[in-house]
Amino acid sequence: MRYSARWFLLALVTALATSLVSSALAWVDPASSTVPCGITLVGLDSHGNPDPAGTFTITIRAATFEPIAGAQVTLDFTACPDVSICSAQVSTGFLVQCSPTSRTIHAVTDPNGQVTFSIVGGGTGHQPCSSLACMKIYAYNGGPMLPGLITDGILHPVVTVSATDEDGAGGISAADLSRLISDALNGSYCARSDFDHAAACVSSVGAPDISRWLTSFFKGYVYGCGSLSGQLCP
Ligand SMILES: [Ca+2]
Repeated sequence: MRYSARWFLLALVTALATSLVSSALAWVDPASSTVPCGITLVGLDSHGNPDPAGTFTITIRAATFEPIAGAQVTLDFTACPDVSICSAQVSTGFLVQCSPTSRTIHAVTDPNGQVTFSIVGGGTGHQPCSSLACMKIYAYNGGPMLPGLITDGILHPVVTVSATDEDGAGGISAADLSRLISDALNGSYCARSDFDHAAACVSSVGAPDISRWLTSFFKGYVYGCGSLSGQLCP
């Protein structure tokens, strides 16, 4: 019995050590991870709750498809000309870097390899609008830093970003709807006004996007970055 107990203990310790080592060595695999092709920066309701229309989840996995807990995830908005993140966010789990040279949000995956974001932000009023995806995603767990992940079998090296507070001022109001309609009537695709992220985020801006914006507006998610005592990152 004594030997059995020793072997059991040895096997347990070995299994634990193997588990810890394999977890530590699990490198992020873009092809096995999941991200949205487009996201929306949102406002808040009168209670300070962010608009659920902007909630999205990123799942980080290893090449074996095992989710990676504790992976470092960075969303980089630095290359976005038309939108920006708020210097203050609702979630205490986000680390926001806000400067002219770095606009990023950093978070860590949970035991399921996931991190869920609802990001408050707004438009910059930049003209003309950009048709390009601009948010880069970096995920890191000890392996190489790889920009870009894959979702739905389609490579999206970067992600399109829209913002319900189109003009980045005064919360979400008729002035923002006016800008959205202007973008919808624009001859070219304006990523900042793409709220339905349809057709792998390379679609047009039109009635479905206006409908989604109106839903957020009439549900009362009309308070912008200023309501968090923050400002849009420069
Ligand atoms: Ca506004």
